[in-house]
Amino acid sequence: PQSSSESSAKSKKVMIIGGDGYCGWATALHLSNKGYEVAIVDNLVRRLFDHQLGIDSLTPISSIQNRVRRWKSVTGKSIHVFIGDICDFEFLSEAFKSFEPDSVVHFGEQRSAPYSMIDRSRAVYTQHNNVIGTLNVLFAIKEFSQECHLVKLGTMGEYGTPNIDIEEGYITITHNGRTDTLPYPKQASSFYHLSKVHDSHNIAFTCKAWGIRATDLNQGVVYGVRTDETDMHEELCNRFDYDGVFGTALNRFCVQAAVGHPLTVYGKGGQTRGYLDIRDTVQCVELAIANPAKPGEFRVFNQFTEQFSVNDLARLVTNAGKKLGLEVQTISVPNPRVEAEEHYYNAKHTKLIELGLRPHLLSESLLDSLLNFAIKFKDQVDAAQIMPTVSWKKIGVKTRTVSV
Ligand code: NAD
Ligand code: USQ
Repeated sequence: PQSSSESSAKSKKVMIIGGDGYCGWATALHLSNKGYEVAIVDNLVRRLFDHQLGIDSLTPISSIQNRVRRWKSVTGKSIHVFIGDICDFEFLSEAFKSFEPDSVVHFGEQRSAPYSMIDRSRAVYTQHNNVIGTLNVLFAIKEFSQECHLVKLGTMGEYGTPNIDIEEGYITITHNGRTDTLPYPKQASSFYHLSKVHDSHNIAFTCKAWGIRATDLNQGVVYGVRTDETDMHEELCNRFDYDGVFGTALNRFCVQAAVGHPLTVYGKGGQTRGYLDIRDTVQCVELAIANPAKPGEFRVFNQFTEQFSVNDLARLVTNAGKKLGLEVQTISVPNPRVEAEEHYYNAKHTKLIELGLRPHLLSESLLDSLLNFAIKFKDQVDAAQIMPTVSWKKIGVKTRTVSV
């Protein structure tokens, strides 16, 4: 496997769709820093969701134009920016023709499970945006750059929580005396997670039919905020979501601890998922690009480094908080989701390690720094945004306004 230092892919062109978002921004800077020529494609819709729902990133984030200008002034490196919607094929074609990417990293989707469960229109939006956007990317690769490697962000949630070990994409099954290696069964549990399943099927089919090369990164829940590059200047700071719609478990718990809000464990808290540090997200994407899939290959990596239950996370944050003098309480919130609260979970995640991933495991020092980060920004916290407001069972056709 090729590591970043020996990468012959340096100076190659990487298009980052969704490069203004949480994972995408950190990845764009990381790859630019490593010598890749980077173009960000984003329609800024994530910033619009904030306005519509009356929520905000904990951290102040600059406009994409100022971010990229600041990056240039700090490092001397340029990042191209294409503002537009990948569901608009004319726009996407122009971006492809003008940038001619060697790899496309596709983060550009509506990524919140609760958002997709607000009402019918948000469910339809999520699946349209995600499925059609990815289809357009597949057509653009076929039409304009056959050799281009697609690195697509999927999710561990595609697999659900089966009562057997989760493999990396495929499982070998013997049935009535015959054996085959088949796509691992998918049991997603929100309209968002289902959109990723539909994407995976479309990508797998086009790899077979058109010879496209693709890597599906089934990522677990990401935590953390700082990366080497976003730390270089305050204007490069990443977004950090803590609200009930876009905030994810561990990031939310750190903010809750910082402001003295009880940790919101949904239901019994036995829900177990794979987790990873955002510094490993950027490393994994770099490894996938430096070691591309072969033409026609649909490769699947499970991208996480450790498994935790929600109760585990609450315990870890409580202990880390104690050391900082915070008194952290936990409450059990009636689960707004429909999901197993006590279940078996054992997911493989060796393929990225084999390519050279060196994980940043969740340590006391990281929790410490994340808690201190949350404390630094605690005056920005809108406590009214913390409790969950979206119910999997109550979703209906009536358009809902979700805010206080
Ligand atoms: P994010 O919402 O912060 O970023 C997504 C970006 O994509 C936003 O900047 C948004 O404006 C852009 N976008 C959305 N639809 C678009 C469209 N049609 N055209 C152009 N741009 C569009 O999300 P994130 O947390 O950075 O997640 C990035 C990807 O990683 C998503 O695909 C998500 O499903 C996946 N993922 C995230 C996590 C996590 O914990 N954050 C975990 C696993 C997988
Ligand atoms: N949970 C709580 N309390 C909270 C928040 C969450 O108990 O305050 C529980 C949820 O019920 C769930 C688990 O924690 O069982 C994870 O929830 P989450 O909101 O942290 O993550 P999820 O909805 O699964 O979605 C996030 C990202 C999504 C990505 C996914 C990876 O938003 O884009 O695909 O993590 S995975 O979980 O592996 O599918």
